[in-house]
Amino acid sequence: DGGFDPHEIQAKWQKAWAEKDPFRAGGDADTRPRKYVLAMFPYPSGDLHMGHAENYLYSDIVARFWRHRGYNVLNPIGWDSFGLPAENAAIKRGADPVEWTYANIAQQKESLKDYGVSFDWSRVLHTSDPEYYRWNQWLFQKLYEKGLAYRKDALVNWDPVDQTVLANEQVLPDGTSERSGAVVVKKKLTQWFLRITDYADRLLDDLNQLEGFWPQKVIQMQRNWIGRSVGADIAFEIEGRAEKITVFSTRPDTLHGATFFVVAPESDLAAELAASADIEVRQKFQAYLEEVQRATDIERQATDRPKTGVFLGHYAINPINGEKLPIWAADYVLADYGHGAVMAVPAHDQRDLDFARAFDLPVKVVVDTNAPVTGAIPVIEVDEDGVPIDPLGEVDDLDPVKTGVALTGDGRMINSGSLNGLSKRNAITRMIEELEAKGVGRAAKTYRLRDWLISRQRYWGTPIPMLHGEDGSIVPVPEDQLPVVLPSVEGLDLKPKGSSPLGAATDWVQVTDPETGQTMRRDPDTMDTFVDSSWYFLRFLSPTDPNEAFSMHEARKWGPVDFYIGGVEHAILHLLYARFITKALFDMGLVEFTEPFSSLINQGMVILDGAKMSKSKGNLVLFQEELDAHGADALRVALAFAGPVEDDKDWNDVSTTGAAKFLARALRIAHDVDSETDVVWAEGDQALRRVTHRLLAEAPNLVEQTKFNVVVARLMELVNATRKAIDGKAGASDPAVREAAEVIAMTLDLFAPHTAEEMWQTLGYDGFVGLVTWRQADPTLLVEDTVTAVVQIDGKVRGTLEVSAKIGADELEAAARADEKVRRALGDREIVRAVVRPPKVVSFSTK
Ligand code: ANZ
Repeated sequence: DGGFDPHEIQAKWQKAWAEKDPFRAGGDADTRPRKYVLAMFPYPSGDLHMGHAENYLYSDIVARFWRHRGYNVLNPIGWDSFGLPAENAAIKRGADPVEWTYANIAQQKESLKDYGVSFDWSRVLHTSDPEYYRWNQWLFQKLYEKGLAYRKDALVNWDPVDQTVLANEQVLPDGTSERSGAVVVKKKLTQWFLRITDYADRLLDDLNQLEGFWPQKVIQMQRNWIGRSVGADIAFEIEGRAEKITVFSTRPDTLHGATFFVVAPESDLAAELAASADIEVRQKFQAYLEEVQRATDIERQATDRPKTGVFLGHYAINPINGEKLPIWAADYVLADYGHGAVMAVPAHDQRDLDFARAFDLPVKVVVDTNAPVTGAIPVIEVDEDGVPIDPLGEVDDLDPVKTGVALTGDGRMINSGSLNGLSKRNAITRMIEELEAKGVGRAAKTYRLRDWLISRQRYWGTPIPMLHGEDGSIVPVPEDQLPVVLPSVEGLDLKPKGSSPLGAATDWVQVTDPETGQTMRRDPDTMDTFVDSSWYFLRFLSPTDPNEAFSMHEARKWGPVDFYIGGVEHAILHLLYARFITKALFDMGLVEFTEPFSSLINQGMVILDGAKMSKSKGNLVLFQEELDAHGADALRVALAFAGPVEDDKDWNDVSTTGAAKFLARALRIAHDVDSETDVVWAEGDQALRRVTHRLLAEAPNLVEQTKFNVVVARLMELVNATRKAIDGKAGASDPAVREAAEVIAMTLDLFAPHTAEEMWQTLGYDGFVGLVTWRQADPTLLVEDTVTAVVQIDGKVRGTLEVSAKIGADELEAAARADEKVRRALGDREIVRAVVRPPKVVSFSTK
């Protein structure tokens, strides 16, 4: 192949980039518009894998593209270098986590340089550097000042293998730890929390702004995770007890149908009620509590789980009708949701019904779900006991005790005094008014989201910058004493034992307050590493600044991140935390935007024979090995070509040898071109020019839609057409051949930057092709027919688009969603349905 040695070319251009630093982001004097492109930073456990290869390839394609489009691009890299794997590896091998971590970082850095990624290498950061984590400590203290960091005694998730607490977000749906895989148990501990729940409404509502720019799946996962429920808080008096108990209900309309009352067994309330009951109740309750504590939340809420519970010997009084409701403890009620207590309405709630049937408790229907809810309010006839004389005559359907099915649908209220005849919605409103008038209830919202537990009982993390006095007082470490630097591991036993190893670092942990002379102890816990990554994109803006976490001036210039890419495993954890911290910083006046990432892409996985690659399965394809075998460019092109960014790609479909051949063909074209740099292109072969200009016209849209594989396909077409022209009538000296070769080099830069630079130089140029401005397509050469497509929102035409007559449905829908006018017309309405008829119509329905 004409002596084509990818490694030689690679070394040559990497050296040139290192010397001339062409990818450093421009400073204040740079007047170009700006783009901030970011791939989620790696964790330095071992070597980079194929997931990294994809991630940093895709972000590099976008970064290189925007540079060609005349932008000042920021494309930084750093390491998320605190965390358990370093510590566990250290324990296993008896090594120092510092050494393990920084050796891995050095290795990964080499791999990324070898991969030809156009990072701004002047901005590298590591979250385990004191220069970085001192700003975690600053952030923590800022949050503490604002009341957003607090300590509380709580039932927390405990990982019995890693011997540390976990945030709710780190517990998988099956109740296991996302790190160790161990079944997570509950433990009562005093821990630091960040008050993310203060932001629940904004975190939820602002997701609307991200519609169309973030994957729908991620938006939905965040919505579910925050889980806002709207209803009422209702206070119940308890017989023989001074304080009332409040419950949260989404169905206050059914209050007349409440027949019993349930509290979570592990709540203080249950213990209190049991304590004042007779001995038999107390013993039964104690036994039940022990049984409950062995089950996970998931098991407890499963609808098919047999209902269990114990009567607590007390009664609650229904505030609307004075009825006495027996109080039970049952594990289908969770201690940390709502108020940990519910009014049970078995006729209209399935779990309550199952419980009522299991324990033979009364069931009272208060909604006639057979009655129509639209139209005039029907007169519902009831007999002398208030039982409806069913309008449809199917009384059995209305008997949940017989059918075992709760009546959850809408209908007309019955057996409910002043509410009778109302539909569900109106009845909810009316009941809330009545409760408010009586002073026993009010409209309320409840969230699934819990505060973010950030204390970790492990060594390798940011020390929590707080001091504890002997008298129980807690004060922040004075700012001029930050950072609180981690003590060296020497002499420390890192083995997980349930309390932080730092507690044993006597010299470190004990300090004397210079003012009072009081002995104080440092907080021995370290922060969840998701604190580190919740704001790192801001540190990249002024990574070496010793005086500030980040520069507000730079944040104004660069923020928010324009293009963010990473794995879908961060759909909730990292992305939710980063959104929260951004909003908190906004409220402190430190940033001027409320969402950190304007657009987000989740790349698919690289799999092998349809299965996820993993070390334990022994089916790993190693990044560095592939890099060594085929060179960076062949690997990059093969990955980019293997399929759409979001799709999983089977390694069997990733053809590095095919890519290598393609690159050799491209480079050979540059060698064959037989004309000077100043030829007049217009005089060349028109057929070839049409292929060239179609690429120039289409590639920008395709890149913006992250259809990188299609761009590679177009590039292959152009290489073939150019080869044909060289070998055919046009010949190597035709001006259109040079034009095509130059466009190939410029476009190839996105995917195979070393080969592209080599082509560019071979074609007679001095500068870097990576900095060449994208050429305008000549419209007279774009023969393709275009049509005008209309975009409707809820039946009204809100925009038109000029599109190719051959446009596909996905492309058309994406173009419609991205259209400025359409977006403005949408405002923050949510698209719930899109009907797309290419090439002419897109019709959106909104909520
Ligand atoms: C009475 C009622 C009647 C309810 C009815 C529902 C239907 P979501 O939608 O998930 O927010 N609930 C409240 N706190 C609870 C807890 N700590 N553990 C288990 N269940 C709890 O669910 C809200 C409903 O779940 C509330 O509305 C309450 O039952 C129950 F026909 O109140 B409902």
